[in-house]
Amino acid sequence: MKTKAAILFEVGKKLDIREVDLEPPRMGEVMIKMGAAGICHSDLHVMTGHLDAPLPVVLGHEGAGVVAEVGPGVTNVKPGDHVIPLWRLSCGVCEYCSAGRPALCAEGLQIRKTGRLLDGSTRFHLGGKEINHFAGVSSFSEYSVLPARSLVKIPDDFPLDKAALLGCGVITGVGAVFNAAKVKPGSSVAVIGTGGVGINVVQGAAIAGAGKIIAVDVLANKLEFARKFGATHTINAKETKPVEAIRALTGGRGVDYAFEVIGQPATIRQAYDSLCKKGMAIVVGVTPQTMEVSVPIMTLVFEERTLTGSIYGSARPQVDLPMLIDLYRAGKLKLDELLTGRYPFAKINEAYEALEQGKELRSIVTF
Ligand code: PAD
Ligand code: ZN
Repeated sequence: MKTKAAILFEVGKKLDIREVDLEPPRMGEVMIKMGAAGICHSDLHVMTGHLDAPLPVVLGHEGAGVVAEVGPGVTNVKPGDHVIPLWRLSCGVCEYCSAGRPALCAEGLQIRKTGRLLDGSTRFHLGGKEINHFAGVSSFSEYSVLPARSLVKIPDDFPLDKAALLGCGVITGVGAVFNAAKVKPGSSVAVIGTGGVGINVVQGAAIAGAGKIIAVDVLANKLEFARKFGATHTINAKETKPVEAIRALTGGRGVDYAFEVIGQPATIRQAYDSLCKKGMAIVVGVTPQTMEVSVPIMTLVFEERTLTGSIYGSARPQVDLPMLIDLYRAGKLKLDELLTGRYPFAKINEAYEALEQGKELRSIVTF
């Protein structure tokens, strides 16, 4: 069948919406009709060359849709089911999956690096040539084919535009707080970078009962949003040095947890430097492969600080996504306020320009 898909042909170029051929799902695969797809900075990293992906590729890794067709052997979903696709496939049986850390499964990394589905081929074709999948999701397409194991079923009455946000930005941000840091009630938290993912770290910290939540960004509108999502203090890093300001706000002590949600060595170092003794810095931002950061070793030893990272909210999506839906329904998780922009699929490049200019908190394209 034919489907319209947004393809990145070359780094530094805009997305090209083309009509491509989509093969039906093979063994263990599912075709979904996309309802909405989220505009995340990670796709922008691929467009600018900060993140490697085999090209040409149908981008998009945040989305929600309805199952259109299932391939042989699929038992976990059926046509008509509403689903969120996961951008980290997991096998379910390896050491990491068994330990409840599916984002560390090698299968997910394989699909992400090769741009191919599990049998090594693609379902997207243009003029007879293979077009790669992105992270096994490719949500910037009216229809996509992906492994059945990459899907989490959600209630049919849950709106697909809100569901799309859960698939990356929300689970990554809230999950980093709940699963990676395990933020304790009453503790102090700094969040450096409060865009679409960082704002979910802010609201995750608020839900976890943090006493002090210090939001740091370079844009005034992002800091205003951060207040609405639970930040108790805001710092504009363009006007004030963040580390000094965070220390001043904590009586010189530093924070228990500092999250970096941008992807730059300088801001990762700021997160580390903002910690109290025994504090934990959690890197969520994605940097180019070769980038490094250095920290003073003696603070690791004498102050027992931790520097760690969190991928995909260190989550168990089959457990965490239904939990996030419950939190939204209980009025504790803000999704309506998070969704600041809606663009028709045809205007996807405008949605990315708005993200680059910092105009939106989180936006979606609809099909
Ligand atoms: P975004 O562009 O919406 O947010 C980035 C924010 O950082 C913006 O509000 C900027 O204004 C702010 N910022 C930029 N420079 C500075 C600075 N020097 N000091 C303070 N603030 C600054 O992007 P996003 O929220 O979609 O993504 C953020 C990062 O998280 C990005 O690197 C993305 O690739 C990564 C990500 N990681 C995972 C994961 O699993 N670890 C998942 C999804 C996204
Ligand atoms: Zn993302």
